[in-house]
Amino acid sequence: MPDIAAVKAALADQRIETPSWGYGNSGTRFKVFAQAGVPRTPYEKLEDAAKVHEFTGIAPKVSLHIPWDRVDDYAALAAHAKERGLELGAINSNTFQDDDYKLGSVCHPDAEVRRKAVGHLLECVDIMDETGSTDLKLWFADGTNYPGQDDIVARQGRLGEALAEVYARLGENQRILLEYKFFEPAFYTTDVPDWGTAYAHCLKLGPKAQVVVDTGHHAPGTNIEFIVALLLREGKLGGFDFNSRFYADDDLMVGSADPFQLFRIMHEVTKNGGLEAETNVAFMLDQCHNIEAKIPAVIRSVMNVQESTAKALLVDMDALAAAQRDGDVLGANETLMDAYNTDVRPLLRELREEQGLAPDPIAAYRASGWHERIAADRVGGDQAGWGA
Ligand code: PSV
Ligand code: MN
Repeated sequence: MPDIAAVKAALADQRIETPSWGYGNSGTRFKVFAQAGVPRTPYEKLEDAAKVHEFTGIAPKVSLHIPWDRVDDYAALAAHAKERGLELGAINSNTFQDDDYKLGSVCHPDAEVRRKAVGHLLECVDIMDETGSTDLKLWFADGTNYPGQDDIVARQGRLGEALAEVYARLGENQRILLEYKFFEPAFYTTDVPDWGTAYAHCLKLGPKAQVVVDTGHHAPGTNIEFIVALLLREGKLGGFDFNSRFYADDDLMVGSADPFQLFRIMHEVTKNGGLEAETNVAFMLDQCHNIEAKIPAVIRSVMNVQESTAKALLVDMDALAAAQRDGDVLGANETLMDAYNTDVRPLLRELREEQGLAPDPIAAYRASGWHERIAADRVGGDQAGWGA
């Protein structure tokens, strides 16, 4: 049986990075519903993120998105984070919201547009130098809508060239996290549609390039935990963008649509060394809270990852290995399901109390009065939102 003290120690060491854009307004292409108290600046986003960390104790890092989080002084933003017990995490590039990128960014047929896109990626590395961020997360909206629109292989060549230029600019402790997504906004081909394409590019680039698995970026039915296991085995799993989906890239709270899938993913992570510091897997959220209150939704998401991790750590690995060795199909499955079906909430409440935290982070947040305060104070100005 797993040693409970070791399980608690692993849970206490876990770190989950929250996304700056999760605190801003968001919606669908039909409507963005504004909420009271939403941050107006990246500084205010960090204040909200600090609340998530205060009540969970495991969310000290915040991913930024450029240009949505552009500021005049990144060192000042990093200092603002530090004063609140936070660190700035991954820098997310954006080569998808400019008119020039209609036919793509780094894969665009026109060299001038490609240069502009690479310029933005290099600017993101400059920002990392100032914020102390180590991860450059690249997601490209590049692709085509119609057969014959562009040359698939030529586009791969352009992508490879751009990535190589950015890779050469990375500092010693910096890395590229290359994200894939099977469709959207392109509907026919996407230039980085799957883990295999991302892996092939990362392999060519070298050790400072790894793949990021956004859980919403797969076709329905894809076995995501297999991808996770394989990338870990190859030393190429750089991190996760966690979220949930029912249909496409829904960006719902992680663990809400399919908690069993999240458990299966975390089982592969814990089993294959993914929680160990030297493996350096970034556990990031990439979510939008369109209709639910944002800060408690981020807290809920952090707790969902934590609960899945706890269940994964509770798998009796000796019993599992024995059942697998003996070809005991039902026994092996039962061992896994026993862990999944364990109610880990009492264990986590106990752990939080041992750490001097409130046992129920959401109740503690609600009782803190933070929501009422920001709703009253953050009046006027432009609320942050997707694209701002
Ligand atoms: C793209 O859908 C994506 O998952 C990338 O991570 C972007 O940076 C993020 O969403 C922005 O919303
Ligand atoms: Mn993502």
